[in-house]
Amino acid sequence: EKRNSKEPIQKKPVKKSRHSFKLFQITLALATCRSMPQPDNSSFYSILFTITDKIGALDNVLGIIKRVGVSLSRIESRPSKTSEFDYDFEIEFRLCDPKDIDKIMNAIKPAVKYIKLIGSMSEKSENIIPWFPRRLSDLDSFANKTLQYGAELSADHPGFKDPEYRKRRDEITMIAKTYKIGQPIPRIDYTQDEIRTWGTVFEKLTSLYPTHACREHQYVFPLLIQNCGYTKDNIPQLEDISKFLKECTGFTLRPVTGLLSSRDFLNGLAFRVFHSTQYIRHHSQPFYTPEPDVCHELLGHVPLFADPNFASFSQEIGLCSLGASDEDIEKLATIYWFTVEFGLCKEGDSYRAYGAGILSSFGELEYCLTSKPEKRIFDPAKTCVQKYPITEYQPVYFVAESFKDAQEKVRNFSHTLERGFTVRYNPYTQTIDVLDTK
Ligand code: HBI
Ligand code: NLE
Ligand code: FE
Repeated sequence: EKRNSKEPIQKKPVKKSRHSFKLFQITLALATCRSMPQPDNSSFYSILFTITDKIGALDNVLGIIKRVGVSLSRIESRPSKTSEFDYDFEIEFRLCDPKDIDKIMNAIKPAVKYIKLIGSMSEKSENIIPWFPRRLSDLDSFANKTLQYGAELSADHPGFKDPEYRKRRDEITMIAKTYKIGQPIPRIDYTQDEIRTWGTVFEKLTSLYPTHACREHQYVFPLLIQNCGYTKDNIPQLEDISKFLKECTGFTLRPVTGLLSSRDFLNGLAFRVFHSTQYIRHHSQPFYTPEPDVCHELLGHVPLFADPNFASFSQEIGLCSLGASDEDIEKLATIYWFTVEFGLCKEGDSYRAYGAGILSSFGELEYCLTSKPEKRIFDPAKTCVQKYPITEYQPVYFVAESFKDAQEKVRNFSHTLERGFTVRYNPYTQTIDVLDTK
């Protein structure tokens, strides 16, 4: 939450313990808001530093920051993981010249035990960890940054030449544009045409699930019929589904205007937030579309996010993506593609589909289990460099042993990625703790 600038300091006294004589947490947020468009070309930086608890230790560091003329926009503290009485502080501020960051780091260094640059919003400066969301409300800055097939449909899209369809999509995506995390997701009064498209997709797919969908998908589906209004004649509402998922695995839905960048999309998963579109595909091509739409989100993704092992696997990919380099994001997005979107899994002697992109496409669901496409064992190191088409059936699928096994493999793989810190999701505060490598 954005804190009121009139009450900048929150001191929270904590019970005295062996480790803390004067332990308190400060969270200070000035009027500057990261997600606001900046008039100049300045960028945000975050620095983590550790000081040993003694009178004036923090004041000393803040004095240095004051002398270099930097205005902080955020400061947070927490007891350090070290065995001494140390505290970790994270500060955030804006700079116009990326070169100044070294100057500031060097000025602070002598006064602290440990210092690390952990994030930057700047796209231009190199060798800096990209900014990433730390709290749930940070995700509100993503929803409008859609790509390719985003708010504007591209020319070969079946709905492109249909002005009525385009107008309707604009209407629906208005919700995602103004939505803020924590609000109930506004309901949509779907038209008869839209419901008919849904009905066609729903009927065809549900006839295939018993023989083609994985066990977990089949287990959850009846619960969605009972609790969330999944029927042939009704397009379920995101709000009802989000509540249902929250009770199953803590996942929630957040409306989005269209396709997000891989980084933003994966970052959301770290918070167990799934960005979901609310519009439906064009009625002329119900059985396959390259973009996400409600059929894809609700029939493909939602049932699996209700499965604890799958939810945990998805979040793990999300956590790996926080502050990752562009190169590593590409690898993680590819892993995501071949698992969450187009994964197959073993069930006894046969294969079943668990990827949402297959479970929402009648055409591809039938095709994927035939002998036409190639099937390989899921191995993150190999899978992450596999090329794939995004507008036609997949020529190659990867087969996972189980969600637990896939998670284990992704976790081991993530240790090979370069990142100078680890992250941990704190479910109580719904924030990301950055743990340095000390
Ligand atoms: N954006 N809205 C949305 N929905 C997705 O399923 C999605 C996305 N962006 C990227 C993406 N999926 C993946 O294919 C990977 O790039 C992460
Ligand atoms: N091809 C899928 C479908 O038609 O439902 C959508 C895939 C979205 C990545
Ligand atoms: Fe998807």
